[in-house]
Amino acid sequence: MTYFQKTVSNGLLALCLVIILGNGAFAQWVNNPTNNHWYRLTEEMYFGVHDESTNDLSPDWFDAEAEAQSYNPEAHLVTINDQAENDWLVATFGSETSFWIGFTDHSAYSTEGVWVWVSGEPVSFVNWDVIQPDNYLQGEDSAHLIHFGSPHWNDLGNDNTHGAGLDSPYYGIVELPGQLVPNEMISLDGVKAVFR
Ligand SMILES: [Ca+2]
Ligand SMILES: [Ca+2]
Ligand SMILES: [Ca+2]
Repeated sequence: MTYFQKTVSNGLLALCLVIILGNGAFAQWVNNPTNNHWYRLTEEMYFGVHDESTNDLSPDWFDAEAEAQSYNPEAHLVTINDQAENDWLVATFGSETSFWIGFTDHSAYSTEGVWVWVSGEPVSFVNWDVIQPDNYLQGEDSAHLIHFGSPHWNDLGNDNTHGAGLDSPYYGIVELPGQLVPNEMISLDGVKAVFR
């Protein structure tokens, strides 16, 4: 094999690994040793939500929460309780893109401007980016972690009248309280043994 062929071959192998791994690196549960809770990214990407939209994109933040609940009744989009949890999430999932969190002021859960956690936990900590939340334009009722690379939160909505460039779909971060073994691990004795 010539040097050129070998280089191309190695390049294709690396490309295949990237495609195979993709987001899959986080489509498995990761334990946070500080609180013994489990976390993973959603399988799908989702758009934000707001009350005023007449042109909603889907699937949206509600579907992200539904995916979280599908793993376990105790699982929700992440509740970020303190700076340490925020730091751990950024260290674990990175700051290259944004991630939905379980914080909302949508009328289904609360009222405009009053942000609550979908898990029902009290709001003990907020980490908004500067001038956020701003409920921009048609309204923004779902929050995400990582705002233009900053490890802070921003509120974001969902309205395709502004074109696909305004709002983007993101993965959500799912949190499962400690002492519970994620459903999908129960059948994987090997994996369960590793994390027991
Ligand atoms: Ca939490
Ligand atoms: Ca709002
Ligand atoms: Ca905003």
